[in-house]
Amino acid sequence: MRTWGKWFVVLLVMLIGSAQTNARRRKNPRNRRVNATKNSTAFDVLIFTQHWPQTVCYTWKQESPDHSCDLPHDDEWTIHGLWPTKFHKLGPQFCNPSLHFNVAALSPIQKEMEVKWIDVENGTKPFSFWKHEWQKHGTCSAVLEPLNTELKYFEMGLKLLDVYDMKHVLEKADIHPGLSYPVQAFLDGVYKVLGKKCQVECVSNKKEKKSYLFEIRICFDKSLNLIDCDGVAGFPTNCSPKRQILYPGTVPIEYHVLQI
Ligand SMILES: *[C@@H]1O[C@H](CO)[C@@H](O)[C@H](O)[C@H]1NC(C)=O
Ligand SMILES: *[C@@H]1O[C@H](CO)[C@@H](O)[C@H](O)[C@H]1NC(C)=O
Ligand SMILES: CC(=O)N[C@H]1CO[C@H](CO)[C@@H](O)[C@@H]1O
Repeated sequence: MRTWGKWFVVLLVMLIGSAQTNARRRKNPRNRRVNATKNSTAFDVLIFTQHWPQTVCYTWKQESPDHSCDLPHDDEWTIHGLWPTKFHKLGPQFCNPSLHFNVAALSPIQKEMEVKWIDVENGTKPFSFWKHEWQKHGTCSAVLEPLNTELKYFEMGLKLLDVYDMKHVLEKADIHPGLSYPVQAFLDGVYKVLGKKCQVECVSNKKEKKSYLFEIRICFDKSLNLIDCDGVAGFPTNCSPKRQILYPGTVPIEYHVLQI
């Protein structure tokens, strides 16, 4: 009993000590500068992220059995976003809250966006996906002249998809939906076709030990020239190097085992 009491006191002292350290850390002006750096709107590259709707739908359905998806009719890769990014970091993000999202500004390209920048997650608020991409990323890339309005930002995404659509890039590398490949095959395939290094993202099902191809990210400099993604956080992949990665031809179904 005594020993426990002693440990309790030690623990209490440690907790108080750490709370004081935290309080000090918050007040220290040097740390404020670190905070300011983190909040900086400067960036090194633009990441153009395409995702594979079948896998996006899979992740959405994993969240709830009630979820349904809006899938494009043509089995194409679609746009997730165009993300200004600092090397080895995420962001900057949410740079300029005064640049409000206005869906009317997109009317010249809205029909095209409904296909190529589709919100797979059915049931979310109308336009919430585009609004999110604009607020989080577009307001940061808006310091570049070719991306300095909402319309220009989303038009650029559409233009990049037309040029770099991953369905066709992967086909040229003889990689096809419905089949599985080691992650290196995707990395090498994109490199072979585009001549630059990309980033490949997977999602996995821990229970079934399966991995699915989710996103392919390619990188651009501030003049919108395609460059290697070296230096981007998480480069080159989060996929398991040991597993076969399925590039699903249809939305993967998870079989829930009923426990009786
Ligand atoms: C530090 O970050 C917080 C939010 O995380 C923000 O409220 C605060 O203004 C920032 N300080 C500076 C100096 O940027
Ligand atoms: C989207 O969800 C609505 C209900 O929220 C439903 O009526 C509709 O059929 C769904 N669309 C698809 C393609 O599943
Ligand atoms: C000006 C600016 O970028 N402000 C952002 C700083 O970071 C916080 C989150 O850490 C954002 O909420 C601000 O919008």
